[in-house]
Amino acid sequence: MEEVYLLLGSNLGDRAVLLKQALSLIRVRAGRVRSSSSVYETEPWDASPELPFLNIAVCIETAHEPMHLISVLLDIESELGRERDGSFNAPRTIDIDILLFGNRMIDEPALQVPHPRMHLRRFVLLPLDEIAHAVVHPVLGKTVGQLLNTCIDKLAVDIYKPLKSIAPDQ
Ligand code: PH2
Ligand code: MG
Ligand code: MG
Repeated sequence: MEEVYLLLGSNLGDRAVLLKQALSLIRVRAGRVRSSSSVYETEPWDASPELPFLNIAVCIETAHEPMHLISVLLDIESELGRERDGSFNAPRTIDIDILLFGNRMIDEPALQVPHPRMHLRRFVLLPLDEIAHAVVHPVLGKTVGQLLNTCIDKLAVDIYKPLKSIAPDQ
C-alpha cells in the first residue's frame, strides 16, 4: 500500500457536487480515503479569470501502481464530463492530479510525480498543508509546511463557504 496525495479541482458546472462525486468514485476504485482538506475557492492560475476553482486535497491509500492509478483517475474525469479538446487549461468539470505517490519519483510523458509545479502554487499547498504539513517532498527535501512558507504565489485561496439556502418568508 502506498500513501498518495491528490488534488481535485473544478471550475465548470456544479463544482461542489462534482468534487463529492469524484471523491465517491475515488473511494470505490482507487483506495481508502485517509484524510481530506477543507474545500477552498481559489483564484485561477493561468486559466480563465472569470471561472474560479474549487480545490480540495485528499490522501488515499492505494494498492495500484502509479500508471494504473492515473488511468483510473482519468476514467473518473471522463465519466464526470471532463472534455479534453487540447486547449491549454480549458475549463473543466473535474481535474484529479497526483501530487505525491509515497516517496516515488516518476518521470514519464503521461505522469510526473511529484507534480512538477505543486511547490509553486498556493492553491495546492494550502489545502495540502492541512493534511500533510510534515510530509517531505522527495525531490526538494522540504516539508509541505516549509514549501508553503516560502511560496511567493499571491493568488487568492479561501475556505469555500457556499451560500446558505435563503430562509422562506414567515
Ligand atoms: N488547475 C490548473 C490551472 N490553474 N488554478 C486553480 N486555482 N486551481 C486549479 O486546480 C488549477 C488552476 C491546471 O490543472
Ligand atoms: Mg491540474
Ligand atoms: Mg490534471
